[in-house]
Amino acid sequence: MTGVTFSFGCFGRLCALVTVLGVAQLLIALVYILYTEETLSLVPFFYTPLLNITRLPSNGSVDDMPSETLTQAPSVARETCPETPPHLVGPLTINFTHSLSLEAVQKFNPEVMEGGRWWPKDCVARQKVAIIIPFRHREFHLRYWLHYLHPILQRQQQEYAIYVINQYGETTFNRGMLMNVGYAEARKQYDYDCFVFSDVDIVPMDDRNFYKCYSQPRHISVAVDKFGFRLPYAQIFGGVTALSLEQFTKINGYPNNYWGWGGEDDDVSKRLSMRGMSISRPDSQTGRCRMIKHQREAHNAPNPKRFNNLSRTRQTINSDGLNSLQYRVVSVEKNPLYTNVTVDIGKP
Ligand code: BGN
Repeated sequence: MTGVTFSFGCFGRLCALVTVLGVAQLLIALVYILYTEETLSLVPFFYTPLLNITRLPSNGSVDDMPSETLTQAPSVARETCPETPPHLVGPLTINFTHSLSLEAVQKFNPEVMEGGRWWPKDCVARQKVAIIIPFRHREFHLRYWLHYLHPILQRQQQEYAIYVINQYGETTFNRGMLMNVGYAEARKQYDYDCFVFSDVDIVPMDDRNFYKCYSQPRHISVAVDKFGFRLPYAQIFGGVTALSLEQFTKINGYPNNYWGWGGEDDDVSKRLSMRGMSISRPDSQTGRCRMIKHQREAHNAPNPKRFNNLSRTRQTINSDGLNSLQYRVVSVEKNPLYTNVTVDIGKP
């Protein structure tokens, strides 16, 4: 009797132990299933990411400094912005006579986020636009540019950020290379699909002249006051232009070998036609722009080599551009109205 009781008691304890172990194993398996990364995507209820950060592949040919990525503009439960934005006003009075402080411009643009970023709050913008401004010693122009452009871009319902690409040091200016740096640095931060390249001294006189990309590369500054509100020549592609990611990469970006004034924009124009693209433009009324008058500064004299360079675009398009770009980022500052990228691009 005792023996039977003993063997039953022993069997019972064994059963209890097996049950406990089984339950523990089940619990471990459950915890494992719930916290495995692959499984998390199957249970969105448990896992709602607060920030959707995109990390873009960095371009191996350029400075690979780790860079902060920007958060995506929220797109939940909002419709795409209309083709024609509702708050445009048309022709604008633009002048450069009043004095302006950066603080005043900032005060009038309270919605602009650090780094000069903005997106429409009541709809999802159709494109993500990086605006790239090659720069050196033109603070006075930049203030006017920011003062006029931020409100225009907002009425156009663009999702945008402003990148001022400041050439470090006092060697010869290289507009084309600064454009390529702007493109590369902007791409490190966000998945832009459109790049507007703008001189700091040109302001549009009509907000229906959209700072966005089209099915063909866009020339935006088509009727500048300095040229009597006319195109000086048919193939001109200077001043303000917009190229989609695809259009810009197809031409290997700007040439890097134009040091000093002139020709790099004509090279881009040639690259576009070599790659089978044509230039799209607004009409000459909508496309009116004002240029801030100024003296040409030191270290940006007309480049005597530009004619020779231009005769060789067919050879250089594949070897000189985004794929040969080399530079050193000196600093990236997120200012209230723009991102200031100072860059050492070397010398001729
Ligand atoms: C052109 C310049 C452009 C400039 C426009 C407008 C050259 C190359 C020599 C044929 N091109 O003459 O770079 O944007 O004037 O100023 O100089």
